[in-house]
Amino acid sequence: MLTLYSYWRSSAAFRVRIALNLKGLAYKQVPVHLVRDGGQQHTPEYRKLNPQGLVPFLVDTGNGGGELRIGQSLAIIEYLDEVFPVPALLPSEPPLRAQVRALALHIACDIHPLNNTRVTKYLSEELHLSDEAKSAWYRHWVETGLAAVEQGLARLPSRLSLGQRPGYLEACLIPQVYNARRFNCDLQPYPRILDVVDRCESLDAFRNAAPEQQPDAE
Ligand SMILES: N[C@@H](CCC(=O)N[C@@H](CS)C(=O)NCC(=O)O)C(=O)O
Repeated sequence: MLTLYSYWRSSAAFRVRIALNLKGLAYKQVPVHLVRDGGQQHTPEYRKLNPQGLVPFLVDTGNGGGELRIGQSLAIIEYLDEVFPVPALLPSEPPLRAQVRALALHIACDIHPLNNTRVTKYLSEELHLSDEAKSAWYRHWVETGLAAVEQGLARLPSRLSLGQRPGYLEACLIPQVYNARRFNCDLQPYPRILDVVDRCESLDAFRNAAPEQQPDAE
């Protein structure tokens, strides 16, 4: 059985929900509220499970009898892709695979961490930045990051990373765009990104993974 510790608005958890849905895998969701009570990710019980105190976190009790515990959305997605290889989420050809991974890492390692809850909380609570300054920070990193992703997409041979199908890259891109919209970033300069969003948003795997569709959505 697959159990995903998740929060409806977490874009990293959103990535994993998309990957699970693209593979048609059933899973149980355990909500971890990142804001309530100062953040349930900080409770001793949750820290015991995931010392990093972040979501997503996956527990797999169905593979080989033991219990496997994995944090980090991309490690989880790659694990799923290795254990449940069909349909694949990464291209099979190493050059394209590397390009796709690079774009996904660009989002997951260079855009998202700068705007994570704990970072923006530090900006306001420790550095006393105003809401306006915090929004400017947020938009700056999203917009400069997405501008480079837009150029990277232009180098791919097809609009979607698996030709006719979305996979690993789109599982990272769509949640990042969801966040960007939530914080009123201007996406008009990125037509390729918007085209990918258009192609994915109508698919059940993405629709059912969307924050508003989750059992803990508020
Ligand atoms: N690199 C991690 C990032 C995970 C992460 O930052 N999760 C956020 C939600 S999107 C979180 O749990 N934040 C809690 C906090 O900042 O206290 C991954 O890809 O899984």
